[in-house]
Amino acid sequence: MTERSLVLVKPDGFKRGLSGEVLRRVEAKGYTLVALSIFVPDQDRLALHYAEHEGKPFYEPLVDFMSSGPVTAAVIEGERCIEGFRALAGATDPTAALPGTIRGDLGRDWGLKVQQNIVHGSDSPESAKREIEIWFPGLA
Ligand code: DAT
Ligand code: MG
Repeated sequence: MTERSLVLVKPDGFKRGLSGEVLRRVEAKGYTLVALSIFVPDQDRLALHYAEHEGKPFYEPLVDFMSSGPVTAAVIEGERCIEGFRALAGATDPTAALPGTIRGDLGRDWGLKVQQNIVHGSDSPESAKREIEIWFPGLA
């Protein structure tokens, strides 16, 4: 079934000029870009986006980091693109992420900063719906 997912190029990826590379991989995989926007997300939006992580030790550094600069936000579409983009992104820890993945090829540990892992991708149809409503209302 065709589905949509939310993809973010995080501030580290944006700053390093990797937005095009991430979007290139999305398109090369065969997914379609439905919406695209570049802006600095505010803390209110990030609190909604990362609600599941509230209270965890990495929550505040994560929200601070994510609001530290522009992100490239995209809605992508395709058969099983939620699972597919997670596979493209690779494991959360960029050091452990396999070569061939976005995080494995382009990411590394910059010193206790696992949050700097270049991309976000929704992890389930429910998350995708919820997250797309936060970033691109009406497109879920
Ligand atoms: P993912 O982004 O792979 O879905 P997640 O949803 O568990 O991972 O966590 C959201 C982000 O929070 C993740 O991209 C990086 C950061 N993060 C997760 N676990 C962390 C940890 N143990 N220490 C620091 N940052 C962490
Ligand atoms: Mg997640």
